[in-house]
Amino acid sequence: KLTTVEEFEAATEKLLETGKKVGADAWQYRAAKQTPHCKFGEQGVCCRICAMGPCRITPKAPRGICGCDVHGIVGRNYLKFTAGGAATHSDHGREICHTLYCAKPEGPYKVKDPEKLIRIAKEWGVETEGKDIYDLAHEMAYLGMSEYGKVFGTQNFLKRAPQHTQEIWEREEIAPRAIDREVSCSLHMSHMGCSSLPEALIRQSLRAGLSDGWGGSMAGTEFSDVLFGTPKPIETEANLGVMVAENVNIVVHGHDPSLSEMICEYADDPEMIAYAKEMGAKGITVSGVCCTSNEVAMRRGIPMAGNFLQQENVVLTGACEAIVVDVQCIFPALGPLSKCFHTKFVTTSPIAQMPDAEYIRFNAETAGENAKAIVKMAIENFKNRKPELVHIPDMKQKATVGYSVEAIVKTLDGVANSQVDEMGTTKPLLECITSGVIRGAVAMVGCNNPKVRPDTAHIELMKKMIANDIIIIASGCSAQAAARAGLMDKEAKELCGAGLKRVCELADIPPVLHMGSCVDISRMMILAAELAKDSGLNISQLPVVGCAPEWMSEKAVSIGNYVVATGIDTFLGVDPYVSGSDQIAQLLTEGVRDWVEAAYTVEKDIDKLGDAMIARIEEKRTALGI
Ligand code: BF8
Ligand code: SF4
Repeated sequence: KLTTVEEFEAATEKLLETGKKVGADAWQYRAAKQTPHCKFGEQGVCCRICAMGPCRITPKAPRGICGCDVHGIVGRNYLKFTAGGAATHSDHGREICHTLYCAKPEGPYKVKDPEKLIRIAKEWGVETEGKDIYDLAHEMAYLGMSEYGKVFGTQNFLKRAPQHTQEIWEREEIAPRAIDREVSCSLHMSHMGCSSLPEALIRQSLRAGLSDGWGGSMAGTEFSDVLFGTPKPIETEANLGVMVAENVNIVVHGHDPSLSEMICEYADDPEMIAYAKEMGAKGITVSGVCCTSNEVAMRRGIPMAGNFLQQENVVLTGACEAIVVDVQCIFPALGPLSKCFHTKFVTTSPIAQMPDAEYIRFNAETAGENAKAIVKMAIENFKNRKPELVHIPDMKQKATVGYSVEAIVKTLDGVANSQVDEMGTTKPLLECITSGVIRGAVAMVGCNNPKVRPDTAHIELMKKMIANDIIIIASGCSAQAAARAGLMDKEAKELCGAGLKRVCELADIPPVLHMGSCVDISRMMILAAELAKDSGLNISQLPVVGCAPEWMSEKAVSIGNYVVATGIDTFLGVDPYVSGSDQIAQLLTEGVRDWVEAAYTVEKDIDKLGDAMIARIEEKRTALGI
C-alpha cells in the first residue's frame, strides 16, 4: 500500500506542532511570507548586473539604461542561472577527483571498483598494463581534474555519446571544452555589455549544461563508483520512520559521498556502537536527506529519511543528535532550528559555511579522524535529548535501490534469452519497448519546491506513467519521493499496466528504478547513449523523455540543458524565470529543437504535464512505426 501525500502532510503537521512548542520557524511559514513573489523576478526581467541598475523591464520602460531589451536580460539571467548549476555539480565532481587522488591502500579512501577504473583509463587512452592500481587511480584523478582546465579540446567523456550526437554538438558549436572555461565563458558572456542576442545566450547555456552532464557530473559519478563501489540492487527503507527513537540518530545531508561514506563507516565501528550503548542508546542509526542520502542508499542500503523539503522535519522529530552536512541544498534554517532542539548542526565544507553551526572541517587527508569526531559528538549529544519533544512519525516504506547502468544491464542479462540475445547490452529492454510491452521511459528527476504541493507531482506523475506501461528511472529528490511513497517497493508492480507489471515480475525489479543522486543523471545519459547505440537509432528517436516537475535549483536548469542538448525532450513543472521574454521562451520550447533535436515543455498543471509526456512518447513510437 502506498503512503499518500495526505499522510506525509499529516505527519508534517504533527511535527510542526512540536516546532511551535519550541518557537521553531519552518519553510511553510517563510514561504507564506514570501508570496506572492516579485513579478519582475519571476518573469526574469530584472537586471542588476551593473551598478547603473537595477533595471526592470515594463511596457513603459522597454530597455535598461544600457539599452538592453527584455530578451537580452532574460537570456543573460538564464545563462547565469545555468552557470551556477554547472559550476556546482562540476565542483562536486572535482572534489571526488581530489578524493580519488588521496586514495591509499591503507585507507580511509580505497579503490573499491578497480575494474571500472581500468575501463575508464582505457577509454581515455591511458596505459593500464602492469600499473599499480593506486598509481593508476592517482593518474586518472589528475587527468580528471585536468578536464576542468584543459587548454585544448573538448571533454573526454563526450566520446561515450553516439556518433550522431557528437556530430550535433560539433556542428552547433556546443561541444563543451574545459569545464571551468564553460562556466567562466558563461559569466563573461552575461557580463554587462557582452551578449544580449538570445541565440548566443541559449547556445552557451546548452554548452555549459553539457560541460556539467558529460563533464563534471559524469566525473563525479564515475569516480565515486571507483572509490565507493558501483551500485547494485540493494534493499533499504525510506521516510522519517527510518529514524530509531532508542538510537543515536545521525542524519547525513548534502551531496558529496566523501563525507557520508566516512560517517557510515565510523557509525558502524564496534567501538563507536559500544560507546553509544555506554551513553544510554541502543545503537547508532545513520539516515540521510537529499542526494548524499541517495549516494549511501545506493551503495550501502542506508535508509533515506527524506528529501529536500523534509530536511527540517528531521530535526523536528526531536530525535536527531546530529545533522551533518557537506554542500548544496542545505537550508541555512537548520542552524537556528537545531538551536531549538538538542541537535548539533555540523557543517564540514569551506564551500558551505553557515551561522549557528559547529564547523568541523572535513578533509580527504584527515577524513577518518574528522568522521570519528563527528560520530562521537553525536553520541555524546544523546543524553541532551528532551524526551517530551521526541516524536518520530511511524511511516516508512521498503525500497529496492542501486540501479546503476551496470546493474540495469546485469538485470537485463538475467531476463535475456542467452540463445538469441547478446549479453551485456540494453537489447532486452529495447525488445520490450519495440514490442510495446513497455511503451517508453521517463527520467523523473529534481527537487521539491513549495510552489508545487511537495512530492505530489513526482508521485502522481509516476503513478500515471507506470499505469500506462512507461517505466521510470529516477534520481535526486524525485527518487526519494518515490521511495517514501512506496513506488520503489517491488510490490508497486500492482500499480502498473499489464505489460510493465510482467516486466517487473520477470526482471524482479520495482517499476521505478533508483539511479542515484543528481550528478548521477549522467548515468541516465549513458543509458540513453547505450540504448541508441544498441538500437541503431538516434537518442532523439527513442521514446524517452525527462521530467523535473518540482525543480528549484540552478543545478536543475543546468541538468535540463544537458538533457535537452543530448536529444531528450524535457518537461518542467516550474518556469525557469523566462516567461518575460517570448523570444527566450520560444527558443527553449521550440527553437533549440532545430539545433539538438529536443526542447523543453513547461506546464504547471500536473495532469496536463503527464498527458503531454505520454503523447510525446507515443509520437516517437509512431514515428518509428512501433
Ligand atoms: O542535487 S534534487 S533539492 S538534493 S538539487 Fe537538491 Fe534538487 Fe534535491 Fe540533490 Ni538535485
Ligand atoms: Fe541596467 Fe544594462 Fe546595467 Fe542591466 S546591464 S543593470 S539593463 S544598465
